[in-house]
Amino acid sequence: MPIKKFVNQAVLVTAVSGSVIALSLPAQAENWRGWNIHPPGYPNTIALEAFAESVSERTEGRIHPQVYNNAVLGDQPDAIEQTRNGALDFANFNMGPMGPIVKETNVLSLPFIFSSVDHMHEVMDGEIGQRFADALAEKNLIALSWFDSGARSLYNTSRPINSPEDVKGLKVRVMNNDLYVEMIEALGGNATPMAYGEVYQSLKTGVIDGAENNYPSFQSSNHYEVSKYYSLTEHLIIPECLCIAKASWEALSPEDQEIVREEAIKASEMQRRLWVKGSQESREIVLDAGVNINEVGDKSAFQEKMQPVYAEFIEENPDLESLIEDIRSSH
Ligand code: GTR
Repeated sequence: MPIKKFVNQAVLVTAVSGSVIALSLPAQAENWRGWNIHPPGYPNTIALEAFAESVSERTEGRIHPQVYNNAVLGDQPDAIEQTRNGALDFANFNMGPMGPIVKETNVLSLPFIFSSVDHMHEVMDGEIGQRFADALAEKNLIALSWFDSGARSLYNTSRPINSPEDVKGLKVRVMNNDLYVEMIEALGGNATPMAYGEVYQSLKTGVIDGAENNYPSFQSSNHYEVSKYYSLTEHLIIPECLCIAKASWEALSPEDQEIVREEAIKASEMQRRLWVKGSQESREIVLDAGVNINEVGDKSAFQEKMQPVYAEFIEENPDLESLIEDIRSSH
């Protein structure tokens, strides 16, 4: 449900020698509402909060961003819509649930498309990243910087996964994107698209057997408490954006746009630094809690199973084949 933005009348007055004058606070402050799926203390949350604070400071309160954590403003697909129509002003979105809206971004959801997290950064920070930003802009989302989201791996309640055979019959939660349903089905599992906030309870009650995510999310969501096998399949490396609603962006003066852009880039630099540290810390927390982590030494069997997923994707999106090739050949 879109909630209307409100404008703050921040006029401070004081009496000096019998007259009333306005102090330096702006007459109108734009209160920007920002969507965040993660809890306090998560690398993305810290970076978004730093972004909000710096933007407020540098615009002298003309823009006053506030971050709402834990997806309290709606689940991710809903928040994408709210940001597209300007009911929300900014957000950190994963490119996974973006696929159904911005079809180019589905390329980023193809399993094993990037050979490493460094490869992903190289691509997203360069000319190809700009192509994705252009595609997002066409859908009213201004991507100002790219956040890290590590590599996603499978976890489940019953066994370590070493080969695709181990996935057979498992009910696995995926993010909202048909590509992930195909991915899990190609491995012989049953995919269940589900909102992030519902996964913990569903794992606990056995509605699903497993899910997939990076270390920080596996830990901060507490999924590790109810899912004791984490297998390093690293099948998805999906970037995230710091995105601004087009309407909010266009309402800014060129000077304020420059401030917001600079602070978004600083926030992504901070997030990527925090990400490395946070991933290690999360790994230790889940290990201490008794999670069984296994390396998947030979990922080629998983990669081979993805051939039909690629073939179908290219058949349905022939115009995106060259983008896939550009990414693959860019390292
Ligand atoms: C996290 C990601 C979130 C969300 C979540 C999920 O890693 O940062 O934006 O996509 O995964 O699995 O839904």
